[in-house]
Amino acid sequence: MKLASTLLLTSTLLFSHLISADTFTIENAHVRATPPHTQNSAAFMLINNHSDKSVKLVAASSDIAARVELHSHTMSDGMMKMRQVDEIVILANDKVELRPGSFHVMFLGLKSPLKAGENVIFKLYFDNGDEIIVDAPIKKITMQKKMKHNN
Ligand SMILES: [Cu+2]
Repeated sequence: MKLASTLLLTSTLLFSHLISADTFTIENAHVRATPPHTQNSAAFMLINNHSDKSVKLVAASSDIAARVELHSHTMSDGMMKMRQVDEIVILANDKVELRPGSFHVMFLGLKSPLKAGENVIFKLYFDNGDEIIVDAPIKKITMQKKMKHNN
């Protein structure tokens, strides 16, 4: 039974290694399809932090756009305004949802239009050194626009 116990030990080690390495899981990642003549888009997802430490999403990158930034939305004079943020904090054993009207990964200066049904690959960088490659489908998302009327 020597062989069997060795195999069991090996698989247990492998299993525990996978668990410890899996600090983050990403759920429901998707990227907004672009209407014609739109140079920008955004990615949304749920980021789960399974570790006992608070971590920060500090950057994102992708080949699809000239620049990739972390953004949030804030209400200002009755209008939703986007602004760049340095980091998105995900508390220990908690999660953060990147969604329209809130945090998002912003793609600026797209090299080509994003068509629904295709996929986009981008990378997330965390302050603990972890990097995650996300392969997200492109979906049509209707934007809720709050326009300010002056007349
Ligand atoms: Cu934005």
